[in-house]
Amino acid sequence: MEKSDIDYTLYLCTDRSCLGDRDFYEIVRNAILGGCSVVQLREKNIETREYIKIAEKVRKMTRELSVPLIINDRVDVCMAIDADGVHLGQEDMEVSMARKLLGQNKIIGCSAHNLTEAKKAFEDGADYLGVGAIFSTSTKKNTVDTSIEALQEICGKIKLPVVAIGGIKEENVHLLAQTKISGIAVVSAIMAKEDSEMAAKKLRELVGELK
Ligand code: TZP
Ligand code: MG
Repeated sequence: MEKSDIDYTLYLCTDRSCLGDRDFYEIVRNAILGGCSVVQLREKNIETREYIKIAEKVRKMTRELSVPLIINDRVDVCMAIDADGVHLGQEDMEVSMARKLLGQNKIIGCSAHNLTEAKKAFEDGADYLGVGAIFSTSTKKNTVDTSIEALQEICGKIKLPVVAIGGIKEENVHLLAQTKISGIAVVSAIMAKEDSEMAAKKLRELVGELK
């Protein structure tokens, strides 16, 4: 898949901490079947070998279902399993350095909380931006909040696809209507739902109404 063809409409960030006794891979598969257009494997505090083992399985699934796979934080894991790209936060490897390691064909996403960080990510060669937390969330601790106005400013001034993240759920998607985002990124609104396929389907419809 060409980088420019990527559909950011419904971007799933995974989280294995809210599964209960449910199967992680089933949830992700069903979410894709429901309409998730990008999957980011997001693991924290995990041994490298374990990260790679999980990533390989998700890699196989996303290839079968023709959805791009992005690896959170870890350029080495992205390279090791030939993922489509990596997502880097402000404390992770610099985008420019990741670009040197990954080459032009891999997707590099970068988290930005304001216009300054968004500009820098663009100049450093990022392919898309993750902007938030837009709404309050308990999924990630110590988030830096980003207002809808700041999101709007970034979308207007930076020529990159922007994915809004943080506390986004069915009830508040409509509040993003004026922002020109390319899509929404969610964790709990899909991962914590019993039926991830239905959850994805509904969110996809709602984001579709924004465009
Ligand atoms: N980055 C900013 S907020 C967030 C991340 C990874 C967590 C989003 O999780 P949720 O459950 O969709 O609010
Ligand atoms: Mg990170």
